[in-house]
Amino acid sequence: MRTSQPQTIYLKDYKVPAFVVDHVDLRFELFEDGARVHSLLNVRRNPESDSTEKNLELDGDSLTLESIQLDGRTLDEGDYDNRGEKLIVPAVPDQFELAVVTWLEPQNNTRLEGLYKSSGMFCTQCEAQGFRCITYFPDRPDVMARFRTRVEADKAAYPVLLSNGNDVEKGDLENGRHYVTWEDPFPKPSYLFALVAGDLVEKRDSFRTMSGRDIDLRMYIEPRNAEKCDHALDSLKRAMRWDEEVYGREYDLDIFMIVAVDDFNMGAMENKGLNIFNSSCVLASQETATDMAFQRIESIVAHEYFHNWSGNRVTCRDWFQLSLKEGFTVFRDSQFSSDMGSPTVKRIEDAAMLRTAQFAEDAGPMAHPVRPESYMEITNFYTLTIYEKGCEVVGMIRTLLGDEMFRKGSDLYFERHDGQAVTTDDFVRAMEDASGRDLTQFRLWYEQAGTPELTIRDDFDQSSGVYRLSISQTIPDTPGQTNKKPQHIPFALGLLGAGGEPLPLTLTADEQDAPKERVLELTEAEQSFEFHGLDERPVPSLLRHFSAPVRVDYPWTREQLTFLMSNDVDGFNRWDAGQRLAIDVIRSLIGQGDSAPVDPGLIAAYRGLLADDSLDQALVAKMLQLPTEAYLIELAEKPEVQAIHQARERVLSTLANELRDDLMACYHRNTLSGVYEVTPESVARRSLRNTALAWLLHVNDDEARSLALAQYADADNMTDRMGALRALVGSDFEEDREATLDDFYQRFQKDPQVVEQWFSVQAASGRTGSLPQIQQLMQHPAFDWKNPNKIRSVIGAFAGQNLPAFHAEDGSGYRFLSEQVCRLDDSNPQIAARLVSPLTRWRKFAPVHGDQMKAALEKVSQKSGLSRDVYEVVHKSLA
Ligand code: 0A1
Ligand code: ZN
Repeated sequence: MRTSQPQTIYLKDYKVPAFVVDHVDLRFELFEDGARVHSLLNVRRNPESDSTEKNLELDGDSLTLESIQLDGRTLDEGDYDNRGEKLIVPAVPDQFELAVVTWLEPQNNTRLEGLYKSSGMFCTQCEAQGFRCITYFPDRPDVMARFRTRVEADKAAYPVLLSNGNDVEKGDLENGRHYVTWEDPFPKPSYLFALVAGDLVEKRDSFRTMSGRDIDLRMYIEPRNAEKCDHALDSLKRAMRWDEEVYGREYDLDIFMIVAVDDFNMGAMENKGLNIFNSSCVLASQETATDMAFQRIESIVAHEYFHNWSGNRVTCRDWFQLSLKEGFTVFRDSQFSSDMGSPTVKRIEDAAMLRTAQFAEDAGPMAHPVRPESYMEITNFYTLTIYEKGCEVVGMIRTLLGDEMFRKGSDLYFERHDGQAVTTDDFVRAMEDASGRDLTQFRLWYEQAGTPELTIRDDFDQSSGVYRLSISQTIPDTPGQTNKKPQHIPFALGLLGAGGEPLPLTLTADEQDAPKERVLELTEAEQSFEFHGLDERPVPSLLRHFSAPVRVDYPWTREQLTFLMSNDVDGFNRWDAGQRLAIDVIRSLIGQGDSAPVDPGLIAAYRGLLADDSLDQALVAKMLQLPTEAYLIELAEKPEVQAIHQARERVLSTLANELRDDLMACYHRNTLSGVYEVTPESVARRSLRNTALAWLLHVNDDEARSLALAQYADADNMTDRMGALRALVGSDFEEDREATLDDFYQRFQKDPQVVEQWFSVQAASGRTGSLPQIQQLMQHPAFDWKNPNKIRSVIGAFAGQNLPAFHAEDGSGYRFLSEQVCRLDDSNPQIAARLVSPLTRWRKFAPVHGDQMKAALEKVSQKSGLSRDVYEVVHKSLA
């Protein structure tokens, strides 16, 4: 618990460590009432440091120190300084052994950092600074050591004992206890340490690497989950093969292990050779996981695996460099998912998420650059900016360099820095050195926060046949940053002729056979481009594939958008045009009442989508999704949430009524028979069918009601069962809704991952997620304050998705959230700090809302003993 005001850590204060640790020998004695950790460190003065520091400084958090010895000599309390979060051993020699014994209470660790218990098993989470909750250590990523770990526990209760690397020794001990010793030959930072002990089932598989080595793949789960491993193991093998083929990266250890735990703060963790996953991000069966969950699992398994090179072999020098591993690894997992499924759909999903959530972060009080300059609590910086914007930044480098040079750059990066802890600048330099391109200005993407805004205007001169695009860029101020410099933006575009044909982009009058798509490079505050040889004014297709994470302001007409929706050769921009059209229509209806007419052009466009089965159905499934309320709110200046909700509902109801027969036909056309498979084609068909169902139930169609009830009862997979349930939850058929929700719970109550879905479908819906209903869900026996997934699926879904209820005029949603944050702050500050986030945007809203949101934040700020995590978010938001 914090006793003084949290300190800010600055990148500019970085110093190489004065001491390094070559080897760590750990011995864990695990008991029911606690754990004793014996650590033996081989410490040496760092030859790369010019520091004359005489004292050894170790980090420690919530530890009980039992003993400490230096080169075999026991130190008395007067021989060291153990205050706050540091242990200081004065006047140490240039090389020595330090033996430390600590005592912990994993069974009482609700923060889920360091060593803790989840459903009776011991497990760890050490990123970013959890290792210091296990033993005293220079807990920073640039100290890389080889680890040997002996785990001892009761043999009957904890038959499986795991840590990083290879198991080198095992045996029985007295009193029914046993031990296993693990050795990891690769030096690693402490944040990649892991340990697991439990009564777990093992699932085995194997993978032959490109050099012909056989790797043992092992998955460890609780016995009840034995049938939910196949998908993760298959995904892992696909990821291993893909990383060899696309990046030339081979796995290095002989064993690769995956463990599923129910209580986990994040999605998963890339510990060396021993990845630990949140159960909801790894376990799947056709009966219990939706298509989306299958896809999410595939990408997270791949993400953690890819970290073995981008993160573990080459790691971060300090936590300001977090995006070095996260941005690059997200980029790698996106490429992988794109290769495994539909590239256009993947791009749409990534861009939609970025525009909805990362743009919002960039416009809020916690905005920070991809490489931040300061932080109070590093766990608050596992953000969409570090991950997703960081991924976009890597993607732009690839766009600028081209595939081949990018691969040369990544080869050089891995080769040059293998075994090192480096910076984002080292990454960019490797890309420059391999390609010969100068990325000096490009580096601003790492340094400047905020989303660049492009204002684009055009004109056409009929007499000369020249079409001129003028593009200006500005980057809004963000906390601590003003007057930003123009960035280097790759801007992909095409031009379409009146018949929809792609036109050549002729930049000079004498250019022959110009390409039909170009990537323009924007580098100045204002630039213009001329395209020659055109007979008529073209329709521009701007920022194709979302080639840069920027906002675009261009005065599209509805005709142009409708035209692009059906003619653009770039699938992403087809979708984008549809979204922009729908947004324009929804916006024009805000505050217009329930009888205002909906633009027939939009209805016709959607009818066209539904009717044309020659189109890529995966793209159609995406195009049919109306822009979310969250995105509409993000786009609005002073959003009126209820009015936005009503306008969107009005469009939805109109589409459902007007297109009833088309939706019915779509539903029936996409009914699949045969075995369930997660291919882009069948995923698209289930999605189309479930969208049609949801729309029809939205207007309480009686025939659709019967279809939904039948689909729910007969489904052989969770996508269809959940699709039917969700549609019923979105209807006014109250009895069916209640009965189906009850049935669903009865069926799946033993499965925590499904119960989480059951919670969130209710909490996210206006019909089942009113505040009193939320409070009732929190009284449900399956709700558990110690389990982050349950908190996310009820409180998180309410505040993040059930927006009209959360933003109720009377401020009850805000007060509720602030109470939950305060309550959670004592037990799990990381989750509390994430939960508070919806309140931090209070300045965006008109005072009727904003003032109450602010008051709710102030309430949190007054809580006594506020954690550093929540303190940072709340104080930055109120500043
Ligand atoms: N490095 C992991 C995510 C992760 C980050 C922090 C954690 O605890 C504070 C846990 C996991 C990843 O990118 O998958
Ligand atoms: Zn990661």
